[in-house]
Amino acid sequence: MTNDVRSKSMDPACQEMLRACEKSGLETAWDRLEKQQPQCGFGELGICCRNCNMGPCRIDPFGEGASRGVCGATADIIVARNLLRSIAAGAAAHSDHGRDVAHAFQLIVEGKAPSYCIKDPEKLDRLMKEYGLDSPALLAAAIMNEFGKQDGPIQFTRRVPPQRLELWKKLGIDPRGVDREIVECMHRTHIGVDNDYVNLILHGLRTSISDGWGGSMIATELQDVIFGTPKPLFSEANMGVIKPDQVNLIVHGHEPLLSEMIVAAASDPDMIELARNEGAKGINLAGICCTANELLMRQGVPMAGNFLSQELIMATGAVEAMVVDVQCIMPALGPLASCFHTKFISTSPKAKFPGATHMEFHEDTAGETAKEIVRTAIKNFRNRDPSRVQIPDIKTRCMAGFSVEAIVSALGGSLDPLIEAIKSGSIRGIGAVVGCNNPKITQDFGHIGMVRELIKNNVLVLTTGCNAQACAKAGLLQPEAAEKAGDGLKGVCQALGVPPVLHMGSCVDISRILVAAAALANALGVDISDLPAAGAAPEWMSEKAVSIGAYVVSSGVFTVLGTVPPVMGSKAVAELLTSGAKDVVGACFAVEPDPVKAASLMIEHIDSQRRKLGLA
Ligand code: SF4
Ligand code: MSK
Repeated sequence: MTNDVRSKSMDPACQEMLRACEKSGLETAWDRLEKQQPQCGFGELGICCRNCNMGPCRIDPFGEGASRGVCGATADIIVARNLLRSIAAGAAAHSDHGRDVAHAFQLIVEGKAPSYCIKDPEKLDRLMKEYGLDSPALLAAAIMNEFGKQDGPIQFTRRVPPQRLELWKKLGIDPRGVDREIVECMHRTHIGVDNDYVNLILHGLRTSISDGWGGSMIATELQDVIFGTPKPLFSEANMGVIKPDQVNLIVHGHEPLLSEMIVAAASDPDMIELARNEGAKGINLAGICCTANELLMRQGVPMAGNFLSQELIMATGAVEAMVVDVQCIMPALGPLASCFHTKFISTSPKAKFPGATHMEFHEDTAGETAKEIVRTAIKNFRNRDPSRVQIPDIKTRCMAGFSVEAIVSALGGSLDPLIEAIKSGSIRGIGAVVGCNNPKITQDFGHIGMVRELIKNNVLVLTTGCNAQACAKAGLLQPEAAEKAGDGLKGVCQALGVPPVLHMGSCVDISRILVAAAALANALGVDISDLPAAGAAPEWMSEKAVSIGAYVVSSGVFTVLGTVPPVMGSKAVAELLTSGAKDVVGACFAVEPDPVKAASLMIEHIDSQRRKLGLA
């Protein structure tokens, strides 16, 4: 890796801050990646195992040394077991988020979480109808019960087209509760249990479905009920949203339960008055990672940056407090905060960090905790050293808030106009581009290269997670970006006044994309795998992304990965994922680090699905 900041990030604000960090000797993820070189080849190929204490074992990829672990496990078994454990961890992260929201919902309906209310009663009614229940309390109990369901299906899987459901049943992957499936992942991967790589991977698919159509979808649906279903709105993205003359409070992580309370507390007139008394012009709230997506989608709170921006945002020296909950929060933030006046505040009982002040969040006292956090940030304003402040003057306008409900409403009340545009070829197909940053790829390069190529070729892009933030920073989430789209897509976007890339929310909100795909397939009377649609995670890094990839493919969507998953040590597993899966679930993975070539693979797939549907 070179020291040239352009090879590290294509975001000019990040480039500016990378130069600043280099100048002041502050270490970032890119430096640490460099210090990790060469990374472990066994790990990269997925052929090391430490599932028991006869190991650790590793397989010689060149066929000259050990071909089996002490227990006799082959590369196929080890790679499949490792993959299953990653899916379990990713599904657990998403679904525990879903559980927290479900728990909050239960407390709200019981009147035990006074800081919250129900902002979308219509959606609540729809969910009660879907579950066949007539009271919010019964719905809350039924949803809590979904997580640990020992037998029988989980409700939202019944949203898929009948063909898909039949296929899942035939394959034995129509899942039970996500907790049940995750426990079984851990059981199967224990020494001497499941040693058939196909059987292991099939259970991985089942577990991932219990995340995508279970835990994650519960998170999205109940967050909409509690905080409101997103509607189109405008905001801004990138580090220029940090304000030099205000108290800057940055929220980072994933769950909106606390951050929504912080939004409320930061707009409290008493708090604003307090900030003025401390010499600030006001309180400025901005987000990182999926907390940013959640708050942008519903409240229009600006986004300071995506995953790889987190250290650089703190390094502006203008952050009074960075408040975190769970997932994608680098432990490096603690030591970095100590180089500035920044208060690094952890809030989840599940996630403590070295160097952080812990201000624990509980639903029943959420409002007070949020106020205490905002007060802490305000009081810290006087400790800011103006001589160390450097805020890149870079930000971009963006449009977000495209829930499925908002898309249907923008289309005039039904999906028919979208179906017609797909049939006529104005929209060639749909690309779902999601996922993280990974310093192995120039930050945002994979995202932006792919999305630009897709829209140029009339593929409407649906986005979530850190891809959405990359697109926002690059100006692709504004209606004017239609100019960068092919003529067909441009016409549709201009007629509707929407961008060619629709921001659908956070990582758990990939469930919105699943719902949209199921609704489209149902409207056309086909399976999801028949749709002219493809998915991609150009810069993925987290285990959540592994679970996402697995449930998207299990749902029938061809998916391209931009960073290589640790499965290449088993030819059999790699072949199953990249080709054999097509005969099983009607979709498979491809791995292509070049974003333009990856977009071409997606477009080829879209075109072949169009031909099969008899579309020009
Ligand atoms: Fe080695 Fe088998 Fe134990 Fe894994 S489970 S560490 S391969 S002996
Ligand atoms: S935040 S999981 S880095 S998308 Fe959801 Fe971004 Fe990936 Fe975290």
